[in-house]
Amino acid sequence: IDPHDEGLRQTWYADEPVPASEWTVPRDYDDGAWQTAPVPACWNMRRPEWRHYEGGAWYTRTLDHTPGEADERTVLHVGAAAYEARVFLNGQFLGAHRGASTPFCVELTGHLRPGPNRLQIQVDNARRTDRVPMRHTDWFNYGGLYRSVALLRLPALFIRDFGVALVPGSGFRRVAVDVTLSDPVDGTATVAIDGLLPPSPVPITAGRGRVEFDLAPELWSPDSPRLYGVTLRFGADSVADRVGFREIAVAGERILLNRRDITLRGVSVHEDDLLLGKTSDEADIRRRYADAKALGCNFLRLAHYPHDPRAVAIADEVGLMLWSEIPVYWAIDFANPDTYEDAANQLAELIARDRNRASTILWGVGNENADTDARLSFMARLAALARQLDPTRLVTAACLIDRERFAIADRLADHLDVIGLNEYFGWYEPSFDGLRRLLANSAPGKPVIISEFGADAVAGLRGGPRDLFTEDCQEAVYREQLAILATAPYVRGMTPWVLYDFRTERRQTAFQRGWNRKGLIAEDKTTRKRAFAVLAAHYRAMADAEAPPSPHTQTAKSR
Ligand code: ADA
Repeated sequence: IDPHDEGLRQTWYADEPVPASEWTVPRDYDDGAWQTAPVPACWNMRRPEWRHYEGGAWYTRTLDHTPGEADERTVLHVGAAAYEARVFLNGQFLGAHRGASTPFCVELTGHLRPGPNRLQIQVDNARRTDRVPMRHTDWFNYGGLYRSVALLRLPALFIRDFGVALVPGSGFRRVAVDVTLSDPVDGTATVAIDGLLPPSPVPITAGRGRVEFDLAPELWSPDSPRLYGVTLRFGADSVADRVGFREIAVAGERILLNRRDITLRGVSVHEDDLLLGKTSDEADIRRRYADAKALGCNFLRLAHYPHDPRAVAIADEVGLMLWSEIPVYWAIDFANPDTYEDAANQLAELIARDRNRASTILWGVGNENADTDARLSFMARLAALARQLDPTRLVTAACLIDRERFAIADRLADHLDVIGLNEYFGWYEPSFDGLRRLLANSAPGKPVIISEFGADAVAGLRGGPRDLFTEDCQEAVYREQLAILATAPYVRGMTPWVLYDFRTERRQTAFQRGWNRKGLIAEDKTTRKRAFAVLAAHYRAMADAEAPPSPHTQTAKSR
C-alpha cells in the first residue's frame, strides 16, 4: 500500500467522485519498503493505520517457474479482489477484472520465463459512482486479495466448465451433463457419477458437448442433502465435484422444492468477522450454519454480494437453501451502460461459479432500488440474463414497499419469480399499521419472501419494549412482525436482518459505533440476543406445523 499514491482517505463523506487511480505498469518501488501480507486477507485487518484505507495497493511475489510438459498451460486464479484488479507478469500487463466478489482467471502461459518471475497484482477498493455497488453501502468496504489465489498448471486442452443438473420436467429422472473445453476441438469426454453412472462418453464438437442420461437420482433437500461424486475427464485433464439433484419452481403464490410446497425459514447474513474481516474460513462458515440451524433455518440470504464459494459448497453438504445475490444495492448508475456491464458480468461470473450447487435456489439481482424507468430496464435485463444463463433457478430481488399506499407496487415484480420485500415496521417505521395494511392490500399472485426486517439492539442492553437499541425492543419487534406475517398466505419465507452484527462506517450512533446492530447474535458470534430465541421458537412451530405426520418423520424426530 502506497499512502503517498492514494492517501489514507475515507471517502464516505466526499461528494465528488474519487479520482481514478493510476493504472500504470508497476512502478519501481524500493524493495525494502514492501511489507509481507498474507493472502487471502483484507488489508484493513493488517495494521490499524490501514483500517480505513481506500485506494490502490500492489501485491508482488516471485514465482519460480520450472517448465513442465512443453504444452502445459499456467493460469492464475484469483478468488476475489476487492474491487478492481490488474495483473502484471515481469512488468507486462496481462489482464484486469472489476467486481469485488467473483473469481477471475488470467492465463500466464507463454509469459513465464524459466526461473524467477515477478507477479504483481494491483488492487483498488476506492468507491466510485459508476460501480456496482456505488459509493454508499451499509457494510464495510474491505479491500485486498481476500479470497484464495492459486496457480493452476493445466494440460494444453482442459475442461473449462461443466454442469450436471436434473432436466426440468423429466420427472426427476433425466440428468443433463454439459461440458465446455478450453478450445474448440472435437473429441470425447467421459463422465462418471458415483453409485449412479459408470464412466460414460460425452461427445464433444467444437469444444462443447451435452448428453442426457436416464438416472433417477435420489433427490437433494434440506432434510436429506444427498450429494453424488461426479468426475469428468478429457484427455489429460480431469475435474471432480459433489453435486445434488433437485428441482425448484413456483406455482401461483407457492414455492415448490421437488414439487413439494416449501416455506423458507431463513436469516440474512453478511461475510464479516472480528478477526478476518470479509475473508471466510471453513470454521467461520460452519459456525454460521450451525447458528442458522440452531434458529431452525432451512434457508439463508447471502447478502449483498457473492459469498465465498465454500459457503455455497458447505450449504450443499449441510442442507441449507440459499439466496445468492450481486451488489446492485440502493442507487447505482442505472443509466450508465458500463455500470450495467459490470453488474451483468458479476451475475454471469456468480452463475458460472455456482451452477452445480444444489443449495442455491434463488438469484438476487438487486436490493432496495427506487422504482425509476432507468432502474426498471436495467433490472429487467439482469433478470432476463439470469434466466437465460440458468433456467434451473428462480430470480428475485429485494424490493421496496410503496410508502403511500402500503402496497407491493414495484414494477420490477413483473420480472421476478419470487418477490423479495424489505420492510422495517416497528423500527424505521414506528408502527406496524403499514405492515397490516400492506398484507391486506396486496395480492401479488407470486410468492413473497420478506427479505429483511429487524431492529438494532446492543447485546446486553435492557429496557422496555419501546426503548430503542435494547434487546427488549428488538424482541418486541420480532414478536409483532412474526405474528403479523403469519397471517399472509403468500408470504412463503423470510430472511430477517441479520444473523450477526456487522461492521459498517454508516452506523455511527452512540449505540452502534460503526456496527449495524441488527444481529440476532453480537459480533463475537457467541452472544445471542433475546430475539434469537423468539425466532427459533417461531421457526420450530412452523416446522412442526409443516412436518407430515408419518411414522417415519416421528422416528426421525425422536432420534
Ligand atoms: C437496508 C439494507 C440492508 C441493511 C438495512 C438496515 O434495508 O438492505 O443492507 O443495512 O437497511 O439495517 O437498515
